[in-house]
Amino acid sequence: EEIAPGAVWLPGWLTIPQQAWLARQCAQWAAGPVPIRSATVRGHPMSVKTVCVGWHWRPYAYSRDAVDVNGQRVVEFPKWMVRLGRRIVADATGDEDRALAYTPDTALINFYDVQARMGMHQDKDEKSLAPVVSLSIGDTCTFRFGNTENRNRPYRDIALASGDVFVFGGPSRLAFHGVQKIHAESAPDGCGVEHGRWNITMRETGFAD
Ligand code: MD3
Ligand code: FE
Repeated sequence: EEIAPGAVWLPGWLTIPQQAWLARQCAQWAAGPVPIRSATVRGHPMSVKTVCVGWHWRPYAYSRDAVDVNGQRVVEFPKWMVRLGRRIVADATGDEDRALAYTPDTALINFYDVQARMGMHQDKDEKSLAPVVSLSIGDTCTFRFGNTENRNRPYRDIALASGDVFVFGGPSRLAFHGVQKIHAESAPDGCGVEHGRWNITMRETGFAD
């Protein structure tokens, strides 16, 4: 379903075994070489914890080394994730050429415990305006998808469940968005997450080493 120009929601795109496999990957990345951590924004730790692959994100900047964590280099962006991103863009847009041109080089992997939130923001740290592909695993969240002007109305609240995939491209790429709430105990059996929610967002940074 296209909920706004360039914003395509693919509910239940991931099977339960795929979700469980991805949840294990997330747990592995969280363990290191750069451990998952709450990034600090204007002196305050975020309630969400983040670990990255490909490029390391810290508020307002990308680098290869996690200079704000332990200085280690982040793991290489997996080739399977490039293929997965392309398959999702192809399904969302029906445009094979656009899918082949999509080469994500970073993923931010966010973990939400039941109390975590993410305030309304735009993703503007990337130089490329290629689509962001989002994968949700675990508890359902209330995701707020807004407008490109400000963090206020109009916005739409959407329940994103385990296995849901979203593509944010075109005019939606710079829309404000956030996570209002995590629904406790809502993860489906077998998804690989008991409590909380993983979200993987693939992106093209537009940076060259
Ligand atoms: C719309 N993550 O990592 S995913 C983020 O659930 C982020 O962890 C949220 O916002 C999460 O920056 C939301 C959905 C999402 C991700 C990126 C977007 C929506 C987006 C970029 C542009 C527009
Ligand atoms: Fe975001």
